[in-house]
Amino acid sequence: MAYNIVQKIFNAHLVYGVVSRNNNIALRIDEVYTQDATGTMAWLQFEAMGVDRVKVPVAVSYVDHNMIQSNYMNADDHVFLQTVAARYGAWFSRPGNGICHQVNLEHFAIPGKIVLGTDSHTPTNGGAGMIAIGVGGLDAATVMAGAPYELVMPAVMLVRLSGKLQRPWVTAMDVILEILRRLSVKGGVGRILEYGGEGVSDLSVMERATVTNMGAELGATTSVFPSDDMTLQFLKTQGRAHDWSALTADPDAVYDEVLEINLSEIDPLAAQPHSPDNVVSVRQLDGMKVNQVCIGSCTNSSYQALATVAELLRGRVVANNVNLLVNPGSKRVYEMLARDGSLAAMIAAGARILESSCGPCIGMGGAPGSGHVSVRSFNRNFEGRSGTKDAKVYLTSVVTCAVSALTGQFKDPRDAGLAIRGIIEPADIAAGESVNSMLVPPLDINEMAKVVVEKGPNIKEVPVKPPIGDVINAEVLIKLGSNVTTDDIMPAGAKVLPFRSNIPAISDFVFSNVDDTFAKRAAEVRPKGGGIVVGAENYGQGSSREHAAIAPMYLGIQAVIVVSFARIHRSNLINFGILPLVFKNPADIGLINQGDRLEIKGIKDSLVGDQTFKVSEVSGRYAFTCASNLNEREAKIILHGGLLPYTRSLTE
Ligand code: MIC
Ligand code: SF4
Repeated sequence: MAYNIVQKIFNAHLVYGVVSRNNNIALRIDEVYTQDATGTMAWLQFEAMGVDRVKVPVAVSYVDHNMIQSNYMNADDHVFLQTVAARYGAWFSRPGNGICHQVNLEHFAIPGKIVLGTDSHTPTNGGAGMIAIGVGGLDAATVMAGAPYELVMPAVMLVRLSGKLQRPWVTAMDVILEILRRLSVKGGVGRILEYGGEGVSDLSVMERATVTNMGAELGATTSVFPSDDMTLQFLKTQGRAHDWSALTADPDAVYDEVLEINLSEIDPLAAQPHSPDNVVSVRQLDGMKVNQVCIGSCTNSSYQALATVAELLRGRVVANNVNLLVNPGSKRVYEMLARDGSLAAMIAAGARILESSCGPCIGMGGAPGSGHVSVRSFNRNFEGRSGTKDAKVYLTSVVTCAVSALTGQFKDPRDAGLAIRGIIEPADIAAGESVNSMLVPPLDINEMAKVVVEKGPNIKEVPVKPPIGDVINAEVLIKLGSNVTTDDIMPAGAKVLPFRSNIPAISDFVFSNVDDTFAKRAAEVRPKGGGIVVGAENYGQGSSREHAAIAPMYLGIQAVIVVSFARIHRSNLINFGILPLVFKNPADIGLINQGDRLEIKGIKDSLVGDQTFKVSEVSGRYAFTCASNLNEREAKIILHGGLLPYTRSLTE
């Protein structure tokens, strides 16, 4: 038999099932990591499972999102995450060490292994030949407690790369923007993208990681590159050559679909507001005034990327009308830039250097001015995500960002008349470099037991839903269109993120950027049967934040009825006991208005039966049919009111 890379890794990790499209499979997981904004819930849930230590070979707790510390809340969360990691045998990445995906790639990515992370951009690790999947906190906690990870086998799409990039002006960011242009933000749903072809060897691991990082924006389950000489070279730079093994698809491997990309034909591209797939060439935007430029994030933070920016800025000054912010993705890259003078060149040019954290990408500072144009080397430009509702955020490569910062306007970097030398990653660790100093290793088993987990006053227990009733009779609280993001459902940013460990408090912000009366209306209808949310295609795209399910559950949302769901959000809804329904006939969405009262009867029988549900408007004006499409385990989870009560029922 000939196998592709995905089949090889899945077969080597298979606990049960058959690795064939649409089958339920379960995989043994090698690594799990959490970040702080999703991690506090994940670890609280892990604690509630009552196991004595993490049961996966490597678990890492990162701190990277909630870093502003405008009061005690963030700092308390950091202490909780550090003590809980120490108590249960996980690594702890201290605040300042960097963004989880970049740091994990540097320190823990191993070709052929499988990692889960409580963040949608976990596939960044796929750049090093790993299967890396973003999941909700409760799924991560369940795996850390010893369960395999269950999923429906996605289709595998071969993305065949040929040609070579027009370096240094065209970059890996332009490659993934081109794929987004072609496939759209729904194009990866139900798919894994496996990269192959002779063009693969043109890309370094960090460049591959940019491509796999933004596979999340396609809605893909994950994206993976082969492990080759480039991968070995990368692992050498991390002092981890021993972790390398070759991994390529067999010559006759079969794929469900194929996409051809010629790297030589790619131009500098930009995703326009407010969606990562709204892509045009930078030349089409030529001359548009730019107010802010942000460089870094988990998408484009390699030494190579940021040193290239420094080369462009060296000896020049950022245009008067531009604010330039740089957030290096890891302390290691930051340190390398400081050691070789790149940082000095950026500072001299007028860059505002931020710490190694998510920062402006998730609206934690660095919000643009009213109506301002912000050009970012980041991965998401959803409306309002920057912290400024009417800001216009464009996503481009670091090179286009740097040229825009210098010229104060959009300019195709090939037309800017700038010459730079090519930058390559240093061949090995620099003498004296402190590679692991901010990673606290797990304790010895005897020491672990002595650790007291510290919880500040903002850390509240995770609420649990009662088992589902047989009838839902609830009001349609909101009706939305396609591509609703988790940022729409549960906004992030400096005001809201500090409440990530406090569901009662964060629930006030559900849908607040879309309709600020939502939480109040939900509270009113809660005693009268609760609420229903209606949406169209790709509902819940974007982040892995389970708060977009827990908080609506806390507000009494019983069901979400849509045309289609994004993968992680659907799992999160199930994990918190909210019934996820899809229209049998998508046109039926036209029947529904906000404020209608809908009734669904015989829920329990349907869940264990054909999973078809008749939904009727209570005064008899209309009725339509929906399906829940749950597998056996998911149906049981919904019947019990969520994954936590279901897991408890198994041990009772
Ligand atoms: C994001 O980029 O939206 C986040 C913030 O990293 C989220 C996680 C979160 O909401 O905490 C993600 O991508 O999963
Ligand atoms: Fe952080 Fe932005 Fe990356 Fe999310 S996408 S992990 S907020 S840098």
